[in-house]
Amino acid sequence: MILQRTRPPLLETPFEVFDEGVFTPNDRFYVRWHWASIPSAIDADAFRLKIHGHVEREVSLSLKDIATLPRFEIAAVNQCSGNSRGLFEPRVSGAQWANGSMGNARWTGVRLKDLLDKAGVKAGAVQVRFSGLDEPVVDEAPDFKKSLDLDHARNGEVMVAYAMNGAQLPLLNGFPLRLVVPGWYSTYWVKMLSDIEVLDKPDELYWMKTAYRIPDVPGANIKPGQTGFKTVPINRMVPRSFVTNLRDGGSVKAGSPVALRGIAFGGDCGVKSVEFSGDSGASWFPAELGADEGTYSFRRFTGSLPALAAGSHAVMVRCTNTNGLVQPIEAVWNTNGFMQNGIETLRFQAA
Ligand SMILES: Nc1nc2c(c(=O)[nH]1)N[C@H]1C(S)=C(S)[C@@H](COP(=O)(O)O)O[C@H]1N2
Ligand SMILES: [Mo]
Repeated sequence: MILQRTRPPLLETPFEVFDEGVFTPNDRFYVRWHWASIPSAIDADAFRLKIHGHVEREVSLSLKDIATLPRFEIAAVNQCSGNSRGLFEPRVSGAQWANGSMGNARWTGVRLKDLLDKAGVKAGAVQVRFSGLDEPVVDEAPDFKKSLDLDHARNGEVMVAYAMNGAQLPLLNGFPLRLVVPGWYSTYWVKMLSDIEVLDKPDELYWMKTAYRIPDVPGANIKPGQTGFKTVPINRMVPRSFVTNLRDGGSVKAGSPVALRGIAFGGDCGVKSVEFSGDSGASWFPAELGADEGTYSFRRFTGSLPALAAGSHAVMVRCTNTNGLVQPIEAVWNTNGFMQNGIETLRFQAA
């Protein structure tokens, strides 16, 4: 892992891991926390998930209680809002991630809807707020809490996971429970989830009202210095694709076709197509898509470039999702370094 920060722990997945398979192994999965007070051990028997607020009855559920609910499983990409921030031009502040603050896993647990039904959501509820066992290091700092609209929370896909890739959640990825919000940026995927509060008015706390907001313009893309736009809480992910078997600045054999492979994801929907270009985007040719592990999963792809003459070359790759959204040719820019999904260009030598 690439150590970005020690307290709180920020670990980035080395990019070559994405070439090894469609699911990211738990021990290579990136890690991100906002505050450094994180329990280093949890008593699984004593742990309780509390559901309260605008509900018929407050409930406090043990892990055993939760395991009696119908089991739900989904493959989904967990991507930090700031994935690729370290590559923004001009530079922006925040964790300087390259492309490795993302990962794909099969999440197992229960539907959030079923948990909310245990407490009985009262008429007039509008949002649901989530928080975990981690705490700020100083009293004045805001505890990490995120909220979803009630309809979203009850859509039957938003879930509370107790397992990741068939094993219990690693502590750093949220043991014993975490929220999984398929298709949405991971800021909402609250780890060590211990508290669910049903709200009868919109969440006005720091992590919704001030932090994690994006310019309300297509692709969250603005010009440096631009003003006069509204902001909204970050939300759905957008399509991305990466070649994983070549390195930027690497080399291939001249005079023979170049095999390409990589990963793509559609964001808040599936992958429709992946295409390559060897001529700076003048012409595009289709990649072959690998097995479909589910709408929100990474999808593998393969393709090849014709035999190349000795010298410098570049390959571009782009994904179009099933809503028809395609990656932009220009890199995305905003002051927070969020939502990068510009088309990746890999430069290499044929020799
Ligand atoms: N309790 C808690 N959950 C959290 C956070 C946090 O600071 N505390 N950070 C969020 C953010 S911004 C990200 S990117 C993901 C990272 O998930 P991972 O560490 O499992 O990769 O956790 C989310 N859930
Ligand atoms: Mo994040």
